[in-house]
Amino acid sequence: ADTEGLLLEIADAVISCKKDAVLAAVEKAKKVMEPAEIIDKGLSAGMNQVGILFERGKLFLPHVMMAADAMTAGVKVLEAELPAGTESKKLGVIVNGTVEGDVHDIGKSIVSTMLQSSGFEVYDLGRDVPTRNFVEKAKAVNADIIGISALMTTTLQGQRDVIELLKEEGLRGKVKVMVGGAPATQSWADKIGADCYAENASEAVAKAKEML
Ligand code: HCB
Repeated sequence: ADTEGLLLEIADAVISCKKDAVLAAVEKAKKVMEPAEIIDKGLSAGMNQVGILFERGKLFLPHVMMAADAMTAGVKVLEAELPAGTESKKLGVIVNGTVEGDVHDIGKSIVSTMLQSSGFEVYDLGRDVPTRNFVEKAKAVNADIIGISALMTTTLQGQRDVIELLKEEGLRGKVKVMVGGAPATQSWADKIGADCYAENASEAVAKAKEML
């Protein structure tokens, strides 16, 4: 099958909120592609398009929620295909979450799943996570890395707050920080002193491995 065509079919099904069509196309795609590629280049690509249309006022919040639902159904199917991270090949410990005041968790959850299936021990704190919880959890599980997601310009500051609290607690030298989410960029990461910025889940896995 034509992989480009299948990825487009998946993205289109997400944009039009057709869960059944998403599932059917994912079934076809998983025979010829890696789950990570289908998530990044099919499902996420569709959701990004939904974001652009929403920003332009071409579609409204209920549509975004339905598209997110269709996308999540596709991700669930693919998660089952990802290799289960095993204790024996534990690469490192990561605490991952979405900053306080921010309920966007689709991308953050994909990142957690991909990290886990790549062999990391992942503690996903969920969404709307108070700054202190990131730091306390990292301490409790002796984390190597904290991943911080923020999807809004109004909550992006939360990433800097976590870094500042790590410094106050004397942990900054011990724990690496990865930031992600639509408004985050490499230059933002540099500005707040994060160790890396990851644009998508595949990059998050690659950069997390580099930081160990
Ligand atoms: Co939402 N929303 N939203 N939203 N939403 C955004 C983020 C806007 C940009 C849309 C817009 O208006 N232009 C906007 C923020 C504007 C700003 O920056 N100030 C916005 C707004 C305003 C809001 C509300 C305030 C709307 C309202 O109620 N009036 C409200 C938020 C309330 C709150 O948080 N307090 C809201 C609600 C929602 C939902 C519930 C309808 C839904 C979220 C469902 C959920 O997450 N459970 C939603 C969605 C889906 C979006 C958009 C359309 C898509 C986000 C998404 O899931 N993308 C988004 C538009 C956009 O992002 N441009 C829009 C797909 C995933 C796969 O990509 O970028 O999240 P991702 O994650 C990637 C990547 O960033 C990276 O890897 C991931 C996987 O590839 N990454 C990490 C992410 N986290 C990482 C962590 C790491 O450690 C490493 C890498």
